[in-house]
Amino acid sequence: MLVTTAGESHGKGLICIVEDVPAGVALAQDDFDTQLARRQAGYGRGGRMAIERDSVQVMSGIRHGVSTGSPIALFIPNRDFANHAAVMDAFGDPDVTSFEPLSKPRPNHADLPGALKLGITDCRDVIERSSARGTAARVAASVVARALLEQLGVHVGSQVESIGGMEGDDASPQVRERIDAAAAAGESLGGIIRVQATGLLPGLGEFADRSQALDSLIAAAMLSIPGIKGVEFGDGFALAAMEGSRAADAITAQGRSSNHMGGIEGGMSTGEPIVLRIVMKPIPSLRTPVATIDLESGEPAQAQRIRADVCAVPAAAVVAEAELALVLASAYQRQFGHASLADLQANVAAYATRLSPHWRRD
Ligand code: EPS
Repeated sequence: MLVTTAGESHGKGLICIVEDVPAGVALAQDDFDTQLARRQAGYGRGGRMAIERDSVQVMSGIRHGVSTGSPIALFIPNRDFANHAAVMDAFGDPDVTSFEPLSKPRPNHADLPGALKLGITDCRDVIERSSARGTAARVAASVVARALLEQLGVHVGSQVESIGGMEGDDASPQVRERIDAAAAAGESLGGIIRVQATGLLPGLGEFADRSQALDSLIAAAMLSIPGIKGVEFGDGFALAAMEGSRAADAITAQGRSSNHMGGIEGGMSTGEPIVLRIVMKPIPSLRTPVATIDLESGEPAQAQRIRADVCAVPAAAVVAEAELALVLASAYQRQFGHASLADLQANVAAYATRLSPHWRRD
C-alpha cells in the first residue's frame, strides 16, 4: 500500500492517493469520518478544530462500499480555506494581495531550515505544507489499511501515557488542569504515547534485507509524524540496564513468557503484540516570546506568533495508529499478495496452518 499526499494547511483541502490496494476490502464513509473525528479530538486543541469538521470525499477506487483494486483517491476539504482564499490563491497577483511576510521563523519548527532550503525569506510556503494538518490525509489513507488488517484479525490501538510529564491521558482532571495552565501561560505541552498491534502472525518483515526490517519501517513511519522525537520498542531504553537473561523472551509451546522486545525480533514480527512508545515534543508555536532573527532584515526579533494547539498528543496517538496500520498492511501484502483480499486471506490461512506445529494464534 503506497500513500501519496498533497495539500496545504489553509489551501482548498488535502488530497491523498492510496495505491496498491487489494480488491475486495469493505469500506464505509463512516470508517473514514470516524477516524478523522478521533484525530480532531483531544483536550488542548486550538481554535482551528472548531472550524474544521473533517470528512472525506471518495473520488475513485471504491464502488458500492468495496475497494476495486484501483488507486483510491480521497479529498478532505479545508473549511478554513474560506478565511485564507486570497493568501492561498494559486494565481493571485502577489503585488495586489500583499500579505505580511512570515519572516521571523519559529525555532523547532520547519520554518528556518525550510526557508533556507528554498531560498525564501517569507516562511509561509514551508509552514503551510509542514503543518500537522497534513496528518488528516495520512489518517484517511490508513483507514484502508485498517480495514484490510481487521479482515486478517489484526487490531491497532494506542493510549496516551503522559502529557507534560504528568501521568494519564487528557481525560484526567489533573492533566486537563496542566493543559489549561499551559494555555494560560502561552505555553505548549508534549507527551508520551503507547501504540500497539495485536493478532499478528510471526515472520512479517525481513531479516535478510534490513531495509525491510519491520522495526525500522515502523520507527521511520513514527518519526515522519510532526513533533515525534523518539521511538522505543518493548522495554526500549530500559534494556540498556538489563542483563541478557532478564531481557530474554523465553520460548514455550504456548508462546513467549514475556515481550521485552515489543513483538519484533531480527526485524520480524514474533506473533506477540507489537508494542512501542513514542515521545512528542511540546508544540513550538508559542505565545511566549522566543528569540529568532527576521530573515528580511537579519536583525534579532521575536518568533512569529501563529495560532496553534496547546497540546496535540491525543491527536498524535491517532496518527501513530494510522502510521502503524499502513506499515503492517504493507508487510502483509509483501508476504501474502497484493491483488485480491480473498487471495491474501487464503495465503495467510495456509501460512498459519504451516506454522501450527510451532505456533498458533490464541
Ligand atoms: C498547525 C497549526 C494549527 C493546528 C494544525 C497544525 O492550525 P492553524 O494554524 O490553522 O491554527 O490546528 O492542525 C490542524 C489544522 C489539524 O487538522 O490537525 C501547525 O502549524 O502544524
